Amino acid sequence: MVYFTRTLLEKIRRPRKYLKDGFRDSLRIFVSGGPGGNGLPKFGGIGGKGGDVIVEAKEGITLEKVYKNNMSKRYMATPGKSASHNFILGPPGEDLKFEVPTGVTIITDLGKKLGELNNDGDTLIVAKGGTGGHQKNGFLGSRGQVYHVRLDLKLIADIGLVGFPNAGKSTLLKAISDAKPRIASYPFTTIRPNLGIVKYNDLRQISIADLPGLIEGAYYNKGMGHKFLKHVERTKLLLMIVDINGFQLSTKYPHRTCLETIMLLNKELELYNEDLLNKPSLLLINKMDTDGAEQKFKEIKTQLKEFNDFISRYSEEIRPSKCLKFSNIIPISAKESEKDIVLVKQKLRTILDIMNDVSNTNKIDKLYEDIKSSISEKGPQLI
Ligand SMILES: Nc1nc2c(ncn2[C@@H]2O[C@H](COP(=O)(O)OP(=O)(O)OP(=O)(O)O)[C@@H](O)[C@H]2O)c(=O)[nH]1
Ligand SMILES: [Mg+2]
Repeated sequence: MVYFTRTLLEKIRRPRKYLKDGFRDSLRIFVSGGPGGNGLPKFGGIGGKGGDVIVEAKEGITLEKVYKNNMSKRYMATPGKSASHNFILGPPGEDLKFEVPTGVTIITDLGKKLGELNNDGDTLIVAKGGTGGHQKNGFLGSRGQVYHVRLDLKLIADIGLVGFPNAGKSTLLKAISDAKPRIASYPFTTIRPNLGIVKYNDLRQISIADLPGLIEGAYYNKGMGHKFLKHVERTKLLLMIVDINGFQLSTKYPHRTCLETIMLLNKELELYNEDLLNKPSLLLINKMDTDGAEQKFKEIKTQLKEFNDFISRYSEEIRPSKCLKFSNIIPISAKESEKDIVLVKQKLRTILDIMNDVSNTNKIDKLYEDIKSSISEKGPQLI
């Protein structure tokens, strides 16, 4: 009876769609180098070395594809052959090579990092084959390395979008790039990262990653955004987006004002990795088309300039020890204003161009100075 109910239920319980064909950013596999072949003591024969398991980074491949190519998730190189009368030197085992996406870090179950593959064509031996048997090891071939490893993928985008749920991250991504993300008026619409390409008239392209919303306490596993923060580690620029009206997850939680959301996002970034706060960043204050938004923005302008004073009023639990240094603060309406989108698009490019031109430190200082002009009465200014 139990068996029948199980089989019946099994059929009904299909994986949720987003899990079925979704985005994978980590995959656990088993790798085993081939064992070495045995030697032949009588003739001093040496066993062949076992094959290695090698990974190669390839642009355009996804972890989903890696999984589909080998659903058993076992990668075992062939053993070295033992020495024999005919083959005094046993032939070596064959290496097993497979492709993984660029941007993958390989970590063993014990947390040891075996390496990172950041460029197309990079290779790494993840499990070495055992040595063949010879005089020094009593003619017995040794075992190959055996690991359970995790392939951990971090997207490599120029820009990473961070914000509370419902702030308008996906709306911005849709307006600015060729991506077609899901947009809805409830939190956690985005459940996996989306990558978009921003195209310019002169064919310049910039990649931008939209991530699931972060909430207060994300570090302690609330919401779903925290584990996706690894994707902003490699982005060159952080694009923070907040709702001018603030955020409230539900009536059970406190309403957080726009300024508080900026502080809390800073805190979450800091808890994840303090170094993120040193990244160049830009702040967009969204939904400026909503009722009373202009008035609210007027009120917070001065506090934005003296943000450290503002956060000093809060307890240490929610206050970051350091804040992002925004190069610009731009009030926008991602949904309603095309003009704002053009401005953001231009600004992003300017910052990335200046960053590429690292020798030009004056320009970077100028960029940081720009924060004051951006929130002047005249509104945002182009560099
Ligand atoms: N009035 C107004 N509404 C906006 C604006 N930008 C986004 N919205 C609305 O805000 C809601 C949330 O937008 P999304 O783009 O899905 O927000 P998100 O930050 O991606 O949210 P999550 O994916 O849940 O983290 C949608 O109903 C949008 O239409 C804006 O500039 N003005
Ligand atoms: Mg979204």
